[in-house]
Formats: sequence, C-alpha cells, structure tokens
Amino acid sequence: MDNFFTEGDRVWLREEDQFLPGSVSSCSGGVVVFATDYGQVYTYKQNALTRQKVQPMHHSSVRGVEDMATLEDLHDGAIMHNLYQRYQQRQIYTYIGSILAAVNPYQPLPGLYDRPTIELYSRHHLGEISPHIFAVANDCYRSLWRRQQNQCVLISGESGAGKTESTKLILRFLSAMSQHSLEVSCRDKTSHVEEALLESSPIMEAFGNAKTVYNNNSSRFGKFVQLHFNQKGNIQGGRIVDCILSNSNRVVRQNPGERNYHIFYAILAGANNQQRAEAFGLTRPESYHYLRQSSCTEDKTINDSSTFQDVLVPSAMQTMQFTEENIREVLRLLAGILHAGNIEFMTAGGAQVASKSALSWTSELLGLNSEQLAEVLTHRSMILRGEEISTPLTVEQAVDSRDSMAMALYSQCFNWIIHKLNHRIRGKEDFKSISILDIFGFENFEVNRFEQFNINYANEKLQEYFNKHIFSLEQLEYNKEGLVWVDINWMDNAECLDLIEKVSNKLGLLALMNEESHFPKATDDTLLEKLHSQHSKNPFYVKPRVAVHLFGVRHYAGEVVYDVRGMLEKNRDTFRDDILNMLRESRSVGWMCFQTGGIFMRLDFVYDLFEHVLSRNKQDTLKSSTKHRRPTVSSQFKISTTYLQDSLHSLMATLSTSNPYFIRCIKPNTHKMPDQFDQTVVLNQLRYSGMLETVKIRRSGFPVRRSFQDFCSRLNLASCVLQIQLHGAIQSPCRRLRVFMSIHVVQDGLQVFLRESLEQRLEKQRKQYRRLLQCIVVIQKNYRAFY
Ligand code: AOV
Ligand code: MG
Repeated sequence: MDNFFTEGDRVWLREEDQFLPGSVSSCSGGVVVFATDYGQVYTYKQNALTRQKVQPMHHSSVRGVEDMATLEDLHDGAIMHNLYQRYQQRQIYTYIGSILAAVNPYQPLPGLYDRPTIELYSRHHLGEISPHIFAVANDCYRSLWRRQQNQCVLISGESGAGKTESTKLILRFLSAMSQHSLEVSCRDKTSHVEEALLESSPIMEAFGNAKTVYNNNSSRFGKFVQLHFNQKGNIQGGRIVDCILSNSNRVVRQNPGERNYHIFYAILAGANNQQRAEAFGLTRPESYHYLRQSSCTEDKTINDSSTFQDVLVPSAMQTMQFTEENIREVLRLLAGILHAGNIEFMTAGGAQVASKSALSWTSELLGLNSEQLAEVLTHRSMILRGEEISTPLTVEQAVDSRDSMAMALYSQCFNWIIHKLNHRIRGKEDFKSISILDIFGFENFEVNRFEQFNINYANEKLQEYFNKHIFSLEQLEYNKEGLVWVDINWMDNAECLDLIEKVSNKLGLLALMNEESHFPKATDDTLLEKLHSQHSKNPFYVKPRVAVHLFGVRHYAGEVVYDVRGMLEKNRDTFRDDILNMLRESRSVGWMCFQTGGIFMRLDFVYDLFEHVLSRNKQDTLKSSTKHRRPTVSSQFKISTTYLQDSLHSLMATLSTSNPYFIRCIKPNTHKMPDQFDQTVVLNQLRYSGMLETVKIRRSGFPVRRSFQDFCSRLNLASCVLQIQLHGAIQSPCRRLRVFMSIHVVQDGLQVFLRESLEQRLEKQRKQYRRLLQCIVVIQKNYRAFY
C-alpha cells in the first residue's frame, strides 16, 4: 500500500465542517495517528478516504504569515491557525492586505506601544515590518497626502474585543506624528491640542463606560472622533461627533454582576472626606439604590480612586479647561442623582415621599425646591384647556418619575461634558481629517432589552458598511470594468437590515416600534403582537414557541432574543413637561448661592443643562444631507430608535466620502483572560465577520485604484509597457512581469487597479529608485493597448 504520510508531516484534518491543524504522530501497519494542535488525537486507516480527509499543509500555514492575503490554504481553519500561532508568540496583529486583525491579549505587552515603537513604525511603510496598529495609523496618516482625501478608521468587534483600546492607540500615534511634524519652536504652543485629545479619553470613559458581563470597561456610547490636520501634518483641532449613550437606563438599573457608570464609584472612592461626607452627604456604594441593585460595586481590575484622580482632580480637568467650579458642579449633580435614587415612596391615597433625608439632599444638591420636587415626583400636572390639572401617581409611577429625572440629568450631564470637550479641542478645518469610529460592540446577554437592540442594530450597520466597501462595490467595479474575475460569495446582511429598517408595505421592526410609541394606548404586548404578525415568516425573525414576551433577530453575528418588556416606554421620546419645567426653574432657587461645607457654589448648573440643550447639541452632531429630524427638547434625554437611525444614517453618509481603514478586533476567549485561545469562540467571530471571504478578495482582488496619470507621475514612470491579457492568460515576456502583473489598467477611465502588496512594494521602490524605468501593466482583453 502507498504510504501517503510520513511521521512529522504537517496536515489539515477535515472533521465535520472544520479544518484542524495537526501532525502525523505515527504511521505504521496501514494505520495513521494524527495529533491536532488543539489536543485531539485521530486514528485512521491509511486509505483513499483518509487521503480525502487529510490534506497536506502548505508551508505558508506551517510557518505562519504576517499577511493572510498570502496564505495558500484557503479555509477558516488556516486563518484561525495563523492567528493562533502568532497569538502564542505574542504577535497579536496580522494583516489581510491593509485590513488589520487584532487579537485582544488581555494583558499589557511590554514595549509594544512605547515611544521607540512609534518612531519605528513612523519610518516604515505598511508591510515592511511586522504588523502593528501603528503601521495602519501611519498609512492612514500618509494617505492624507497620497490620496488627498479624508480618511477614517472603522473599528469593529464584539463587546470586549479591544475597539476602545485600539482607538486610543491610534490617537496616541497620530498625536505623536502631529507633534513630530511641528517645528521645535511651535511645539509648546500647539501640543496642547494633542494633549487635550488624549486627555479626553479617560473623561469620556469615566462617564460613558461601565462594567458589563462581557467587558469591565464597556463603552456604553458610540463615538466618532474627527482629527483635523493642516497641510504640514499637525492636528489643528478635533471634534467628537454624534456621541450617543446607548441608553441612560443604566443610571437607575443594572443587571446582576454589572455596574453603573464608572464615575459614580470614582467619586465615592476618590473624593476627600470633606467633599464626600460633608458637602455631598455620601457614604459607601452599598448605601445607594442606584449602585447596589446588581450586588456588584467593585471589581479588582478597576481602580476607582485612580479614575477619580485621572478625571476629577483639577489638574486633569484643567487640560480640558474645566474650571474648579465646573468640577464641583458635576460632582454635586452626580451626588444629587445618587440621593435621588434613595427617595422612596409609600402609599397614602397616592404616592408620598417616604424618605425625607434623601429628598432634602437631592433638592439641596440639585438646587431644587424640595416641596416642588416632592410634588412633581408624586403628581403629574398637565395643562388642559388652560387649566392646570394635577393627578396623584401610584408608588410605581412615582418611582418611574424619579428614575426618568435621574436619567435625564445624567444624559444631559454627559452631553454637557462632550460639549465642553469639543469646545476645548475645536480648531481650524482647512485641510483634511482622520476620523475614528469606536462603537459599542455586539452583545447577546441572557436577557436582552432595548439597549441591546440598539447596540446590535448599530453593529449591523457597521458590518453592512464593511460588506459594501470590501465586497459589493469592489466586485461591481471589477465587473463594470471588465476585469476577468470570479465573484466571491460573501455573507450579506442586507436582509436582516431590511427586517429592522424597512419602510414599505411591511414596516420593519424600527418603524413598528415607532408607530406603536405614538399610540398612547399601545403596550408592549400589542407591539409584540404586531411584530409577530408582520414578520413571523421572515427568515431573519424568530418567534419563540413558548416565551410570551420575546422576539428574536438573526443578526449577522448570531441570533439574539429580545425581551419586549419596557421597549415602548424606553422608545417614547417624551419626558414629562412638568419635570422638565421644574428642572429648568432650578435657577430661581440657585441664584442665591449657598454654602456647603465651606465652599460657595453656583446653583444654576441644572438650569444650564436643560435650558441650552438644543443650541448645544446641534453643533455636536454630524451635518447630514439627509432629512435629519430636528430633535424636540424632550427627545434629548432619551435615545429613541428614530434618533439612533438618523445618527447612523448621517454617520454612514460621512463615512462614504472618506477612504476607510478597517480594524477587526477579535476576542480570544469569553473569560477576559490572557493566554487563552478558545477556538470555538474565535472561529465563530471569524465566520460571522467574513474573514475568509476578506482574505480571498484581498488575495486575488485589486483594491487599490489610481488614475493612470497619478499612478505614472507618482512613480515617475518613464514608460509603461502594456500587455494584453487574452482569454485570461497573461503572456509574460520576462520575469519582471511577475512582479508587476497584478496591475490592471482600464483605459476608459484610465484607472489602474492594484494589489495592495504591489502598491506597498512600488511605494517602497519609489524611494529607492528615483525613476522606475519600466512598468509592465497588464490590461484586459477588449481594451486598446497604449504606450
Ligand atoms: P471594546 O471596546 O471592544 O468592548 P476594550 O477596548 O474596552 O473592548 O477592551 C477590553 C479590555 O481588553 C481592555 O480593558 C483591556 O483590558 C483589554 N485589551 C484590549 N486591547 C488590548 C491591548 N491591545 N493590549 C492589552 N490589553 C488590551 V465594548 O466597548 O464592551 O464593545 O462595548
Ligand atoms: Mg469600547
């Protein structure tokens, strides 16, 4: 019998739908034993069937590659194995052309991001030295001039995959580049913008991040940071746009094992006694209803007092031009929210406030009249035919009004902070920009609510953008230009998005939610009924058999079952007018200034937050060419699906005018642990994010486009010899052609289609030789050759 295998051979074993990397550990007597790298052992008879099940491993997979577009084994197993091999050597970054795959190491890697590394990557083209996020940032920076276009970096990955850390690394690199390009004499003057940009991250994280099951520092808001550069390469200013808290509900309620926003714990851990106890009447986290419901007030990986030091001591905030008074105002507001959560109610012919101390602390800290506050929390007043009518509320309704006030206060405070940051980093916008998008990652908890629905919808949009850019527009262009091309199948999420977004005879999920929100009599049950009746036949919709409050969506990243309870209320973008009016009137009491713990404070902060809402928020959103519905005052405090949909649409419109870079963050395990690579967890992410298809298209596609003129002048080409590709076969006159044969010129539009690897090589050679003497360009059949 033939011996197919010899001991030590590296092979792929095909088991079910997976390719497992392994080695032949023994082979005798017609029996072969394979040991996979992941620890399994398989014994096969050496026959033709085995030959089908076992394939030799190409040496690109054996030794591992830095750019997966050069892998010869094209299956998920090879991609995963490549990432795994590199991860074991602490090489967390791998390219697929210019797309970066980043595996979260869950531990600091010494030297990986230090100053010399920044310097090193700033001197090399992408692909010249080992893959790194700095190389992508560097390429993006150089592209401002090379392409004369705005650039954007889109970072995706599920919750905890490393998007926010990646964002900060890119900011760090770009800030260093900016300072580098300054003449020494101006460094001190302008370096403040870069410093302020870097300082803005801990502030935003303190107010917008929280510990969740998936991530101890989970972003509960999406941010799009724009950096404006001048022609010389310095950052002149920046803007944080469309910064949306996914839902301020977390302020009043958290799931078991999760926490409220970091900032609350930071105050309790970091403020000095005088501030904490005397001025704000605060004690320990366990004393506050808004912090203790989840039975989780601390985590050993989170240092609350250092968050306080990073964010709320005057020196840190000073960089951002927050005055000491601003800081005190914010502290007082947050303390006011904590006390508000402790206001309890009892029934006495309607709800009555049962905790006088909490009420008086709240009103004192927020500058409200305590009787008015008690009244508005326990009664609802409306103007009906010119007359004010007051209706007593039940205890449950009173709790709701207390919570909605707390949420409105918090989200306004968050908006105010973003506004302040923007004011600080504002600068000229006269050349080009680099934008970085860092949203909340895909989530699937045991119970998923309105917040998860919004988060997953935003991720679905981002994946759509990736698909469009990497696959659909790309292949359309090849077909249009007549390149010889075999289409690559990719997983389209358009149908799932249709289910969510569509507005036609069958309204999508968002439209149905919005429609129901406008019927005062509608309830979560009527909403669920409508969702089921309209969509139960849609393959992307799931109608669970038993559960009465649930509906599911088959997202690109997996099926998620949502609990409909509370959705309508959360989506109704109304905030009670009487509560709003009371908050707006807070100034009348506050004008007088009062003394707390020896510190004089102004009390019109709350008034300020609610009075100047509209003018402020308008500046911090993206300009949209589409009908951007102007938000009503009350809709400012709640994130309705309409608002989210509008923001996402304007975001996508902005992105479409920039040249994108993609970073795909991957989570190696679900335990937030270093040195653990769980294949099932990784494989799932590789599959739903379309990694294999990305490798395929970057391997054989021509993602770089240049006008022919630009191409020749940049490379300073003396001549171009064109080869005509006939019937798909390239007639190669010389060896050099092999180097250059991945260029396609389409004469009509005089466009050059290039492989990324070739562009990198040409850019490098451009520096080496002042003039490339000859470049052989392959054009397709049907196009006239020209010289
Ligand atoms: P995310 O932004 O993708 O999740 P993060 O960027 O917050 O994820 O990363 C989660 C945690 O992983 C961080 O707090 C770090 O402990 C660790 N981590 C990530 N990247 C690195 C790195 N390059 N080096 C070392 N540790 C890292 V979410 O915001 O939940 O979607 O919503
Ligand atoms: Mg994040």
